[in-house]
Formats: sequence, structure tokens, C-alpha cells
Amino acid sequence: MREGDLVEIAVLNVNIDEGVSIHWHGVDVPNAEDGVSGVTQDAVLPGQRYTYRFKVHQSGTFWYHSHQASSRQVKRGLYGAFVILPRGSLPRTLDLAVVAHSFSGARTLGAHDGIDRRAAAPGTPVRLRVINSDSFSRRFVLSGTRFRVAAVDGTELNQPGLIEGKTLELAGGGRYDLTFTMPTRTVQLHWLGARAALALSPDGRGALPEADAGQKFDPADYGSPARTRFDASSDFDRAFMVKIEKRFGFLDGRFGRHWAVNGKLPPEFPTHIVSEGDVVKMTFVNDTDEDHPMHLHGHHMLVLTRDGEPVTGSPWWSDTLNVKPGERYEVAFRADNPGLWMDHCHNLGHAADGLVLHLAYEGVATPFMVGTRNRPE
Ligand SMILES: [Cu+2]
Repeated sequence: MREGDLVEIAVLNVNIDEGVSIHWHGVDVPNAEDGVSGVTQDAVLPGQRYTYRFKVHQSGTFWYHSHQASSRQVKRGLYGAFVILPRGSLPRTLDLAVVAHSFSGARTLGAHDGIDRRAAAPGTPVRLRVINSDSFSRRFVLSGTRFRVAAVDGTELNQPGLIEGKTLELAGGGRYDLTFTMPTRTVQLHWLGARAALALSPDGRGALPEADAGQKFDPADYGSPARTRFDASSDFDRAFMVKIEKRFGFLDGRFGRHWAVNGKLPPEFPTHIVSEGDVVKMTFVNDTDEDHPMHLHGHHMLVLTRDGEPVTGSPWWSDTLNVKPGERYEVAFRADNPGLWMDHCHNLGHAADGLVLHLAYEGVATPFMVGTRNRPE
């Protein structure tokens, strides 16, 4: 589809007993189309049909997945790439969406758990849209060419420079667009630690380049700064803290060490309440020993600082920000999409274990209930 298109997608649940709903990850749709069962709709039960309809105002790399019992359903394959091309005519490009996913241990890129070889004529502009549909951070290497990270989480970067050999670590749910001009030799996108790879060469054959893991690519100092509608020096209308830790207590009647936010266990997590137009600062602190890819629905977050250090490269907009153990991020967003939105960890097992917050616009309530039928996580 293209930016500006009115998109209609009919979802028919043939035989998934627990129901489904489809969320458009990273696409800032109107709230009613967000596809979260129990928040923006009821789960679609077997035999039922549900139609989503929205205009796409962004262009870039997104994905869709079930938001009903998502920790099980996404793992088992209820997901896909969702690519929105920019307006206007495009140069002829080899444009490939590459979804990385683990099926009970088998690591796949697209439909391949081995090497997917394809022919690409030298001189062809190539865009690889790498999507991590797993719950855990995954690392990739693109070898055989210099390249640019043209976009992060569906948002183009400003003046991304040529890089080579860097390890690309993608948050669970995150996306990087990699662009390069096809050389005369083989280029390989390799999932580190897996057999899965995508190899492009002029004749679809040939020796594969070494896939050495280099220094980690860091969006925080990549590309050039540009003006944004707000930045670290803005006056914020609201400021929220999300400090993630583990605490002993009861969750659904189970005693144990559970995910806590600001010292509280769910359901006593804070709900972040905003008014339309607010410029909001949010601070994420990870006081645990696991990554938490924090995914805010309906909005993109501008990353301001990491561990107190300002972002010095291109404006870095994220919808799925990986907060690693010990890290602290400050982000900002404009509350410009009224509704009731999830803001949750996209390690879907963590979400199922309660690591889910909500962003609520003043005066907005939902008629849908989380309970027996609707289980968004
Ligand atoms: Cu998490």
C-alpha cells in the first residue's frame, strides 16, 4: 500500500478457538482500529469476520500480529510484514521485507531456516526491511557491502551514513531498513547464531562472504541532527516515570517475583493520563536483568537521552524501544491520537506476565473488557 491510501482489511477467524485480533504494529491508526482485544474491540471468534479500515499517514516498515493471547499466537505465526510505500513514483528498487522469527527453536528469515539465495543485478538499489517478530533481541550482520540504516521502526533517519560490518541488534518487535546498491559480489544478511540467511548475488549463486560480528550499530549517534517539533529542551506538559523491576507479591493469586513498575505489581501500575496536544516526556528505567522492548501503541517516541547522554545523531523515532538491563531512556511524544492505548513490553511473555501499561486520554473510556473472552497478552 501507499502513504495516503485508505486501507480496508477483513479478518476472518476460521478456527482459532480462543479468538484473534490484529494489531498494526507501529502504524499510528485511529484508536478503534488498533486491534487490541479487550481495549479497542472484542476478540474475533471462530466463524466471525471483522473489518479494519484506516488511512495510512506514514510510510515505512511495520508489521501486524494478533493481540489476543499474543504470547502464544504470535509465537505460532499469526503475524506478517506491513509495508507502506511513500507517495509518488519510486526508483526501481529491490524491496524485500525480511521477517525474523523463531518457530519452536527453528530460526527463520521469511520462509527459510537456511540460506535463501536470490539473484540481484549489480547496480540495483536494494532495501531490506528487517523485522524482528520474536520476543527477544536478535542480532544480524549484513556483509559484502557498505550500507545505510535508512530507517528505524518505520521512520526514515536523517542523512544516514555508510557503514560496514556492524552488528545490527533489533529489539523484539523492532525494525531496521537497510539500503545499498547491489555490488557485483554476494551480499548476505545473516542472523547471528542461526543458519538462516538471505544471500543476494548477480546469478543467485556464488561463495558467501564472511559474517563477522562487528561493533554494535547504535542509532543514538548515527546520521545528522534535524529539527523536530519538540526536543529535550521543550516544556513538557506531562512527565511519567516507568521504572521496571521485580518484586515479590501476588499476581493473579500466584505468589512470586513478578514484574513491577514504580514499586507496584499489576493491576496497580500507573495509567498515564494525557490531554490531546500534550507534549509528554516518559522515562524508562530497567532495574532487571532482562531486555524490555517497550512498545507504545498509536504514537512514535522521540528518543532524547540514554543513560543521561543526549542522542547526537539523526532524530531517532521509535515505537519499540529496547531498554536493556541497567539502562535509562528519556523519550518524548506528542499526544495527538486520542484513545486508550497500550504501552507494554514486547517481550510477549513479559506482557503475559503483566508488564503492560496504558496511555489514556482524558475522558476516554472503553466499552470492552479484559476477561474471559479478551486476553490481549
Ligand atoms: Cu519485558
